Amino acid sequence: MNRVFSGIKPSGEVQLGNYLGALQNWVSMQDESDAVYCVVDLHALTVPHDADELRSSTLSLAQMLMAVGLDPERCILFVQSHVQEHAECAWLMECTAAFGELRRMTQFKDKSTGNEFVSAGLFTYPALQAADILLYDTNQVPVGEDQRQHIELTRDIAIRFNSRFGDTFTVPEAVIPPSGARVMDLQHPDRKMSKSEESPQGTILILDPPEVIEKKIKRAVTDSNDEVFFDVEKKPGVSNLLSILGAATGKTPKEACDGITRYGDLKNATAEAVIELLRPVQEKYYTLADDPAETSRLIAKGAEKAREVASTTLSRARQNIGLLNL
Ligand code: ATP
Ligand code: LTN
Repeated sequence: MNRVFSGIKPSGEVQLGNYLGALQNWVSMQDESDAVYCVVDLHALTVPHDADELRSSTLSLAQMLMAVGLDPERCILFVQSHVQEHAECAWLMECTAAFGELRRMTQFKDKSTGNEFVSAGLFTYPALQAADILLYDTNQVPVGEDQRQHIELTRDIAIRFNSRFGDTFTVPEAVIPPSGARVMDLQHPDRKMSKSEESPQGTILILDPPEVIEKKIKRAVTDSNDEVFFDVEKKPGVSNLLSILGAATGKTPKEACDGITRYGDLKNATAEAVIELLRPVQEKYYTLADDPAETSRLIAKGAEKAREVASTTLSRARQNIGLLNL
């Protein structure tokens, strides 16, 4: 059966880009594939953070994943640090990846530039990500466009390891949606919407109330002529709204354009589509948030199932790379 794996960091509140670029695909893939999804808390340690906040974000992110439609009966849902094989396998990946390869990663450049403290973990982060993916014999990795480079690197690492030490890892491929793969900040349409950047007006949170969503979309940056067409270069703000509208209604951005001629209509249609898309998710989240003990029970079971797969792959990798087994 086709194995799917993906991860999301507990680095802030889940935003619309996460949902349209990744989580929608996660939900649809859990039925057609053998899916494994992970709250990647070890990845969240790569940047300065507050310990208590990380703990509570990890649990609430697991609840959010269930609220968007992941069902622990139909997929494996777990927290990365609960399966220690990830950290061990990451070392094997660090020793397989080249320094120059890691230095070329644009996410490292973006997240390190201008910061006073840059951890070594931020630099080796893609090796941990490769471990996450390769431990599960993954065929497909549903992610947003920004992760394409990391999946390419994961492929290169798997191919290199296999050719040096014999067939060990499955070589995965990225699955990126036709709309919503790169949702941009509503106030700065030249940069991607993200949960950890400070841009409250430019970021739509999954838990934003309807009136807040409406206000943010109505204030989204467009340009001065009132023409609606999809062209990311010439019309970044308008094209972003068209991508959001398309992703929220199952259309391509160009199809979403149909019948819309003015900015006001585009903003109204987009706000309505996003509000309707998020309404059931918000309702379910608040129900689940009332029962943290049940969430903990479910993710503990998820970790057990994940460990079974990960430990088998890691034993194979340890054997093939030449570590002594007693
Ligand atoms: P951070 O700001 O901490 O880097 P993030 O919001 O970028 O967080 P991640 O946890 O890094 O979110 O990513 C989870 C998934 O969401 C990934 O598959 C990523 O590609 C996708 N994603 C994140 N932001 C966007 C976006 N703006 N548009 C589309 N997909 C996105
Ligand atoms: N690096 C990713 C998060 C991530 C991930 C993964 C995604 C960590 N491990 C494995 C897919 C598969 C990010 O920053 N969005």
